[in-house]
Amino acid sequence: MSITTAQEEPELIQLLTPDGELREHPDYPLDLTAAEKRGLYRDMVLVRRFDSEAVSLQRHGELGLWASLLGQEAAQVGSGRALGADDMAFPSYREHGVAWCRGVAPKSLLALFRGVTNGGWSPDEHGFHLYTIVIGAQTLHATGYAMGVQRDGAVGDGGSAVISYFGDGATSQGDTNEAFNFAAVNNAPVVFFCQNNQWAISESNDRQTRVPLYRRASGFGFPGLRVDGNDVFASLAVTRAALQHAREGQGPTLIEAFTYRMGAHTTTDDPTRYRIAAELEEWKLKDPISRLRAHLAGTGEGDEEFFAAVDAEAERLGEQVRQECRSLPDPQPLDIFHEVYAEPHAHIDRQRAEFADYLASFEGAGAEGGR
Ligand SMILES: Cc1ncc(C[n+]2csc(CCOP(=O)(O)OP(=O)(O)O)c2C)c(N)n1
Ligand SMILES: [Mg+2]
Repeated sequence: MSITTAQEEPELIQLLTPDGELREHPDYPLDLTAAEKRGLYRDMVLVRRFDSEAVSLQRHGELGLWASLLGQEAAQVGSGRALGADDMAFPSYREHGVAWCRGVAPKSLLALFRGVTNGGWSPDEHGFHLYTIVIGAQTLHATGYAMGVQRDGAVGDGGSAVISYFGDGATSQGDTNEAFNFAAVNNAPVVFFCQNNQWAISESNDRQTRVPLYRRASGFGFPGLRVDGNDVFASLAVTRAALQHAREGQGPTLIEAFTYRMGAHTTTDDPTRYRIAAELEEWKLKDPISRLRAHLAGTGEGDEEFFAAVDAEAERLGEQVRQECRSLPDPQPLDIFHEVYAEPHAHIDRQRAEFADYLASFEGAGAEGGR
């Protein structure tokens, strides 16, 4: 007998081919109206436009940093549109498409990257937690939250589920593996949504794992699936199924959305230093937006007039985002004390008064502290 590791080909769940052909999947039926399909197309185009505007704003010095989602629109919009009003999402720092689907205003995300907010984010407002930069930490937050949902008795039909977003690199973090184990043994109603763009900055997939990432789940005792992350229909259908599975009290699922981010890691990164150009060219042919456009055009569910209207709306959104970003107010120095406790607190009041005195010591400073 020899010692070997099973190496079967991973199964990729795909409903929409790169040419825009719809293929039924026996396990993931999806019955969308033409209007719903057009809605997904519109979401992806608008999110891409918002994202490209944010990159430009960073280049113009209006943002400190931006983490682009270019190429990940289908993974994010598909999974984001699968969420129900009572579900809760725990993002990393790149889920602009999910935020869009949850109704988070683009300017709220820009404020984070412009450095003009002291926090004060309300997760309940849109069922969307604050962006998390600490890689993998939100998988634990999501699992703990899901265990809370379970203890509140909110699991069951009509109940709520939790989704946590993270990248391929995050699967190497202890936090993520602890979250997988906690979620499994507690049967927590959480979906782990890994966008595998095949890179963690300059570290390629083969530096993260010896097995396809979705297979990690079986070692923890829950299902793992690999979905074509550039296929908005597959992302939607599989995430819907996994959320329902969680709501019904059947525990966690790992979804690996296999994709490719065509943009840089962030605006401070230059991927030409570590990625070969041919890889990008190959993935451009699998573009999530052009494949849905090809589908809509082929079936007659979208015509030139519709595509032109979405493009025009995207241009207006770009303009709006630019203006909103530039007019975001800078916080005043004393504002930082407002975001510490919900109720007044003697210790904070004292610090605030001390800092106000300090600011007032500058010549010409106003009562609120000059800047
Ligand atoms: C705990 C921790 N370690 C390191 C970093 C620095 N860091 C920022 S992004 C990143 C790569 C993450 O890659 P991945 O999880 O694949 O997400 P992607 O950015 O590709 O979506 C690293 C190592 C961090 N933010 N947090
Ligand atoms: Mg990655």
